[in-house]
Amino acid sequence: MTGADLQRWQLSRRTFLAGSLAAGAGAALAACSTKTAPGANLTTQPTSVPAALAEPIKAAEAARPHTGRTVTATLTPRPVTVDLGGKVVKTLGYADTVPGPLIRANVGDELQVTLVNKLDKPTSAHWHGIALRNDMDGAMPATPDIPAGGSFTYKFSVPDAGTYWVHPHVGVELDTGLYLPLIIDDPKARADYDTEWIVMLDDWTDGVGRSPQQILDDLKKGGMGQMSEAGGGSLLGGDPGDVTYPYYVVNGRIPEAPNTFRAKPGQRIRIRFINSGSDTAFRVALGGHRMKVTHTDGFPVVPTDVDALLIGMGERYDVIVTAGDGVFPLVASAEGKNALGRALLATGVGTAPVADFRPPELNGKVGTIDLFAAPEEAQLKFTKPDTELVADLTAADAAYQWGINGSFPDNKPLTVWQDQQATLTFVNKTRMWHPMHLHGHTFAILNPDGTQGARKDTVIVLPGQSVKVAILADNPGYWPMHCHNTYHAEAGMLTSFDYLN
Ligand SMILES: [Cu+2]
Repeated sequence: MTGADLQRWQLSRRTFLAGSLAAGAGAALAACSTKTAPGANLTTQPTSVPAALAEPIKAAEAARPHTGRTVTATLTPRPVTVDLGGKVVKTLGYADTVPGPLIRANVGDELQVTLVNKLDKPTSAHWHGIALRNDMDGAMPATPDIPAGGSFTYKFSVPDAGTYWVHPHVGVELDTGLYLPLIIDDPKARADYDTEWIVMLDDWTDGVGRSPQQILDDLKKGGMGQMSEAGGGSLLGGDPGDVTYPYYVVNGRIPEAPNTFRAKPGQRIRIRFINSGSDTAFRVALGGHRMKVTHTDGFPVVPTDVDALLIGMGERYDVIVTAGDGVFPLVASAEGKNALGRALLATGVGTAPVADFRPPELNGKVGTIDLFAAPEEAQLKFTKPDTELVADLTAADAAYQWGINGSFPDNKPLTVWQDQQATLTFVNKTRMWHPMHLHGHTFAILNPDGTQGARKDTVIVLPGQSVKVAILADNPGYWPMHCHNTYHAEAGMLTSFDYLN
C-alpha cells in the first residue's frame, strides 16, 4: 500500500467501525487487503487474516473435542419493543426479549448459529470468552461483519465448560438489547447444586435516554474534561464511568418490577452472573446470604466465600448460595454511580424490600480478582515466557481518545508465534479503570511471586496499576484485545493480538 492508500484505508476502517460501511465497500476493502505483503501487519493494524494461518486455524479446530452433536439456533437482530417492567422501550434485540434467548451446549458440541441481520446496519455475533476458531469469532478482521440484510452461519466447536455470552462487535451496538447468555456444560462434571439462575446485568439507555451513538458523539465533543472523580470512594479508584444511565437492569427489568427467581428453601442455587453493561461495574449481593464463588470467566476458582462481588463489563462469576426461606433482593449496585438494579429470590412467603434497598452484604467482604485463584488442575501449563508483551493503557489529554500502545487503528498489534508462552502486562496510565478483554484465549493472572491467580478472559485494571497475565499461544489467528467499556473501545482502546506466520 502507498501512504495515501493506507490513509484512505484507515479512514474507511474508522467509518467501518462506526457501523456505516456498505457491503460493497467491505468487499473492496478485503480485496485491497489481500494485496498487503505478509508481515505488513507488524506495523499497521490488520485488515484480514493471512491465508497462511488458514491451515493452523483448521488444525486447532480439529484438535478440539468433537461430540458429533450439533446445536443449532437462529438469531435475528432487529428493532424490537421490550417492556423493562412498566417502562416500554424501543431498542435492538436478538429476539423479542432482553436478554435474548439462552444458547446452551455441551463441551465438544458444534454450534451452528445462523444470524439473519434485520438491522439497517452491519452487525456480528461475538462469542465472548469461547476459545473458538478464529474465523468464527464474530469480530473484525477474522470474521467480516454481516451487512444489513445479510446472513451468516457461525460453525464451531466449544471446547470449555462455563458461563459465556454473545454480543455484537460492531460500533456501539453492544449498548442496546443485543446480548444473550451462552452456557457450555460438561456432562462429566458433578453438578453440586440443585437449580440454576442466570443473571445478566446491564446499564440501560437505549430507547429511554440518549442513544448509544449520541452518547459516543457527546463524549467525543466533550473530550476528557467532563470526566468525574465522583467514584473516588469506590473500589474502582478514580472515575467509575463516563456515562450516567437512566436505568440499571437485571435480566432486562428495572428495580421497581424485578425479575423473580423461585426456588425452595435449602436448595443450592448456582447463580451465573454476567455483566453485559457498557460503562458500569456492578457490585452484587444477595440479601441475607453469603455466596461461594466457584468460577470466573468460565473457569473454576478455589471456592471462596464472599458477601458481595465486583464484576466489570464482560466478566462473569459463578457462585453457589444455599437459599434461605423468604423473599430476598439480589442487588446489583452500579459501582461509584449511586444507583442500582435488582432481581428477587423467592422461596417462601415474605415481602420484597423497597426498590432502592441496599442489603448490608454489599459492604461486607467484597470479592475482587486478587481474592481468587484457579485450582491446580485449571491452571495454564505455563512455565516461563518466550516473549514479554506490554499493553500501555492510555488516554489523550484533551480529546476523548483512548489507547493500547497508541490509539486504534494507528497502534501496532501485539504479536506472538504459535506455541509461544507469553506474558502480557497491562500498564494503566490513565485515571480510570479498564476491563481488558482478549478474544480466543483465557489468560492466567500472574502474582508478583510468579504463582497463578484466576484464569480470565477479562480483567479489571485499576488506574495507575499494572496487571501481568500469562498466555499460551495455542489458538492461531488475529484476535481483538480491547477494553470492554464500549465507549473506550470505540474511541481507540483496541488492538489486535496476532499470530505470526
Ligand atoms: Cu476502558
